[in-house]
Amino acid sequence: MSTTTTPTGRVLHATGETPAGIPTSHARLRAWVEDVAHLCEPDQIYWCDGSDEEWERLTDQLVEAGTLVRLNPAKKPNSFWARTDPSDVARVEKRTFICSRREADAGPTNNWMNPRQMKDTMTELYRGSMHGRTMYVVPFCMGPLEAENPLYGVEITDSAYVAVSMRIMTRMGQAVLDGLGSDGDFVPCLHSVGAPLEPGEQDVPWPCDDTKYISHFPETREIWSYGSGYGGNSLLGKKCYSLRIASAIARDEGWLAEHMLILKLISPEQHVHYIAAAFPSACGKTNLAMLEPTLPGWKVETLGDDIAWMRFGPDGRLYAQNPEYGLFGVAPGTGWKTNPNAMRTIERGNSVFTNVALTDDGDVWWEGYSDQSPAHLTDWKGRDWTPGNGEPAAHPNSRFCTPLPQCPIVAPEFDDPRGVPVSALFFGGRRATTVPLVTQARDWTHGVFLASTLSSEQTAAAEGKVGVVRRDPMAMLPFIGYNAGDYFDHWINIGKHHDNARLPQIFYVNWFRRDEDGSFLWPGFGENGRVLKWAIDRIEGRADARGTPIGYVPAPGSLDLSGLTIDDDAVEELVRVDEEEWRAEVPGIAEWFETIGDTVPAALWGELDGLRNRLGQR
Ligand code: GTP
Ligand code: SPV
Ligand code: MN
Repeated sequence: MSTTTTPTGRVLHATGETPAGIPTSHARLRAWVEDVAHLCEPDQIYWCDGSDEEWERLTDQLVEAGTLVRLNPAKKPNSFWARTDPSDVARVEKRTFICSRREADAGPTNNWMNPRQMKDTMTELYRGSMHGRTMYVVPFCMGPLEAENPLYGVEITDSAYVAVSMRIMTRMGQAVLDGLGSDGDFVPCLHSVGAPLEPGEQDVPWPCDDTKYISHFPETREIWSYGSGYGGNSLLGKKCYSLRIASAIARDEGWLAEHMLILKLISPEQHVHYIAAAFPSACGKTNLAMLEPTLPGWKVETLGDDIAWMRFGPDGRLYAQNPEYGLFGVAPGTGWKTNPNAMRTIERGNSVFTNVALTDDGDVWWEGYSDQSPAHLTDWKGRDWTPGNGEPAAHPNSRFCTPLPQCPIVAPEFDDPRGVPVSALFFGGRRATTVPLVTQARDWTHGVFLASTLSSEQTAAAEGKVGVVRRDPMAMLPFIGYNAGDYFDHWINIGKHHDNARLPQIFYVNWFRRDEDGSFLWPGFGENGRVLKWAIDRIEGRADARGTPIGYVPAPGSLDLSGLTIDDDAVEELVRVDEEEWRAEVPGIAEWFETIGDTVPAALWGELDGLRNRLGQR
């Protein structure tokens, strides 16, 4: 074991287990790790190898520290319950920054700070921030290790919770260091919970800081995160790398990094179609990705539930790949009736549950887990909970973190470095009114227009008021790593430079339309397979559609409703395009484009004009 000494005289154990010392010859990586250690002054440095033995050791330590509680192995083997600080439960969009050199390159939808200024500010926060803690070096790869050009990252973190979660969510450990060799490229990701321990100071189960920064440097491809331990703020391979940084890389290189699930749809005739779908956070991606279609003979297999990287293949088609290796899913609402495949996945264990409730026999529970709640629980704040006490037992943004390969319906090709060719792209949000169950775009540009105006009621996945309708273009509002208008332009250009006949068809969906009493009109979940079928039937020329000012909606009888109990009025209401409502929507769209400003492509203004004309507003 080799050791180095900081200026303060602290002895740093350079590695846990490898007798040869630091387990890489990568000079730039070694120098960066050393620099961060000098700044953050941890007690020790530990290089993660990703082994089972390491998982055992780190989870044992976390149990010892009170961060994790081991669940009953008869219920959830090799699984753990974590409770965060009650203030650290979701992504913090107000504290998320895109630090490009020019403010205009971050655009009006992102918070911006000059990179130099941000680094100066955060350097002072990081100084000594790891006192009393171990600094974990977590090498990871987004996408298969066998990819032609694997996209690597290395996260330095003072949270063992982050290290074990990264092992679930990414390909992590020694294989990545081997792949990096002595000079491979990687995105440096620095994370500290911002809670140094001074000698004699007692640690808390969930250390974090009131001051939080989630900062991205798209030009130098770096990520600095401080103050939060919550998933989206701390598992830096996920939203920070695979969406914010990757979207900037994708713009430069001509591909797409999107907030999308990827599923494989198999018809009764065994025809296969791949579909990628973008819905805002907590709006149904994981559920659609694991759908059990109610239509007889139809089958879905899962490739990803949150992020899709899409590149053009040699045949001119768009190929999607899930860069992640695990699922970080919303727990509430996940149950045997809504998402049995998620239930089967977590039953296999090897999972970390955060901010759910704990049963008296050492299992997890959350609202929607089962019809009846147990008579007694420990809630997400660690308090006794009994039914009817007026508060949910699990936080609305509580999460399960579980390995994707153990999902019983994972598609065998989920790991294929070539990705899968996409037939359709879906975009959807949570709208109580106005937006029909499904609308097919007339062409690529029109589809980009619909996606760019996507709107949704806010959820608990980020801080902010739940239920307020906001624009969330491509479900990427919090994740576009550059100027939103330039991002729209990139989408338009994808259509210009590729053979339209080979591009995926674009559909706009809304599972969340409500009747006058406020009930959902559409049963959703497994029934959404009917909408997938309609989309495929449209692509293959089998289903009829009705032209409307906003696009094509199902013609009467074209949506397969066989075996479904739903009244005709509800179906009519679901696909109704109310021109009055849409005329009222138009000024909001214009205002939205104006907010983004000059960078909005003319083609999108053209689409808005077309919509106005069709609505008789000219
Ligand atoms: P993130 O992980 O935050 O990106 O969320 P997600 O898009 O994967 O959302 P998820 O599938 O976890 O669903 C979030 C919530 O929406 C859960 O409470 C689900 O029960 C609910 N939901 C999902 N699909 C449907 C649906 O078809 N109809 C209705 N009514 N609710 C749904
Ligand atoms: C989301 O909020 O879209 C998530 C969870 O998928 S997080 O990892 O926190 O971003
Ligand atoms: Mn998400």
